[in-house]
Amino acid sequence: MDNLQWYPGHMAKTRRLIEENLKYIDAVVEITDARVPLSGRNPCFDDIITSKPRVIIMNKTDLADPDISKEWSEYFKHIGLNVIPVSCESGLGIKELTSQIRNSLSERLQKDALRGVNRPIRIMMIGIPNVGKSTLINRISKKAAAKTGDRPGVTKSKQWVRLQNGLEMLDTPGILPPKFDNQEIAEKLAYTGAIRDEIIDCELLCCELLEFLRDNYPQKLIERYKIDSNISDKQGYDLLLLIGKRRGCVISGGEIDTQRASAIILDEFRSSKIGRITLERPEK
Ligand SMILES: Nc1nc2c(ncn2[C@@H]2O[C@H](COP(=O)(O)OP(=O)(O)O)[C@@H](O)[C@H]2O)c(=O)[nH]1
Ligand SMILES: [Mg+2]
Repeated sequence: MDNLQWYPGHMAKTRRLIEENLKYIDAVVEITDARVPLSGRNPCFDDIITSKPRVIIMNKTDLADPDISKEWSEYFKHIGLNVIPVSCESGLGIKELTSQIRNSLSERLQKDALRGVNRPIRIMMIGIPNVGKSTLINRISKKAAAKTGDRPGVTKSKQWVRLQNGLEMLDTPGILPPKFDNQEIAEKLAYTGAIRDEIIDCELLCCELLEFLRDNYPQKLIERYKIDSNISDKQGYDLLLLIGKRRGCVISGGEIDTQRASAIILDEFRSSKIGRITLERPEK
């Protein structure tokens, strides 16, 4: 992918929204995608969030390679970051998240209790697009609703969601970095769906993905598409043609419809039909 560099105006606006709302909140939950734990983090968050407790969520672990997720958990712990593996799909890690938020605010909660004050805990959700910010809020809210039931008279502005267990969450739109340190990061994010498909060349992207799978998860690729096991010397485009043929993506004259084949493969990667795959490993 060439020069995928841009910074849409709405992302600059979101950055301002985050900065302006920091003063109203008690803690930040930053979400990243377990398939791209590092590339899925926007470096600007480290500059903006300096004064508030922050919990980092590695979401979508159900889609990621479990062995590599363990490596990432250890890596983050090693560099002193508090990261919780989560799956909004299965519910993994959701309880731990709410208890960690409370822990990180225990001093304030104790003071409040002594004074008889009952203030909500205000959390801001941040992350790049499509990592599951809104889904996570819904997940937490459902759990909480099941426990304590509804309360009337809840003030709601556009993005604030008041939950029933004393938590209030501010959902924010996703925000990508203004530019990427390298094209590899942009590609990985595009595989996971963090970048709108309209602005990328899906066919080219798919060829890159197929080469990554060929080198890192050959067995999964072979099994999913029932292709000959001799793929180590095949280029991405050859693999695309092979899979297109297997899947009957053929236009009149017998030519392979590579556009359609690419869309299928990207879709099957994103929904983990090819298997649980992680796109990057931590440095040793
Ligand atoms: N498999 C899986 N899908 C998830 C998970 N969390 C969110 N999603 C899906 O990811 C997509 C983006 O979620 P959304 O909450 O809209 O992301 P946002 O842009 O960060 O708010 C949706 O299709 C969700 O269903 C998860 O833990 N596992
Ligand atoms: Mg959202």
